Amino acid sequence: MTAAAPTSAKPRILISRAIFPQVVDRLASHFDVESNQADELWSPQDIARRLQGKQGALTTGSERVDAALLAQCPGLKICANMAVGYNNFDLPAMTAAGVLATNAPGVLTETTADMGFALMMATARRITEGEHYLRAGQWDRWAYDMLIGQDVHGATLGIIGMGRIGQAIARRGALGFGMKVLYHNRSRLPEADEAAVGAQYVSKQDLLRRADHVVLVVPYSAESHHTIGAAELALMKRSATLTNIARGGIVDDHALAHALQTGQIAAAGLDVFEGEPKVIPELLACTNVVLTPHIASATVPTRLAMANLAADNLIDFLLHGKALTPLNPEVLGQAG
Ligand code: 8YV
Repeated sequence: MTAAAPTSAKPRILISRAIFPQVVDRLASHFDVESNQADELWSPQDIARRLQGKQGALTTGSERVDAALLAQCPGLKICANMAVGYNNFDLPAMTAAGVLATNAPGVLTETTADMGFALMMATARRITEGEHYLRAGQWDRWAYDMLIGQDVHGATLGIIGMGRIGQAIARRGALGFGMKVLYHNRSRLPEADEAAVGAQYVSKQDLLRRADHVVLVVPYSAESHHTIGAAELALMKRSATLTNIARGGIVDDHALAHALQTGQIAAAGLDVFEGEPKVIPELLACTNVVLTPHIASATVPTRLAMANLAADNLIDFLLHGKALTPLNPEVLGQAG
């Protein structure tokens, strides 16, 4: 849907992907809105062209905002990401251009942690393999080792990346499933936070050696690229599982496919992929991997809350010069 040409002095914004119609309507009561409710695949050039004369953009994790785009959009003042991750933003370039960046933290924490736990359980208990087996008509009798898997309760959970979502997964593991929780993070949590989730800080190597189930929740950056590659997979137990709900690129997918094929680890649960939405054929060919299409935050209340938080940031900034969840707050001081 493309809104009619502006009829007032309202700020103008672009919504780059289809979102909940009620959030588009809410934004349209404050702004002149051009939105992509047809969810067309817009190239960076299309986005740059549509951003002409716009002060704000509601983006999702799929749209890259970098120096090349910003150079073409001198009037742009804010990009509000409907995602907690913001590796689609070149933050230094946005700050240099005086463009405020906001993300959507907090509102998706519990939902994403649920999905991390669900993937880990599906992986350990071979749930999708079991369903495929049954649907293929292969289930003809009981066998002691048919689709035999690993326990989750009482096992050792290793969490890499202990931000909000990592801590929510730790709570589920420790309090709900009696798991021993190890974690690795750039910085260690305060002791009280460790105690609240019963988590022990260890080195990455120690975690990989000791964990029965490794869950990745680390934000993507140049430093976290291939946090898990061949060397790290080689440290893991052969009975261990690996779950990635963070970002493609945190895991070397080719190395992982090799580890799954050779029995270096037991199984993996993946919601994110290098180069998604493409998935490498080697992973698709593995039966011991549970694959989901980047849906960790995909529940109705959570996606609505994410869209509304992005909308709140646009309204707060373009109408009142402030923002709820700024990533480069130094830009706020320059606004006006
Ligand atoms: C989003 C996510 O669905 O918030 C994030 O960082 O990965 C997901 O919740 C995705 O990025 C689309 O914006």
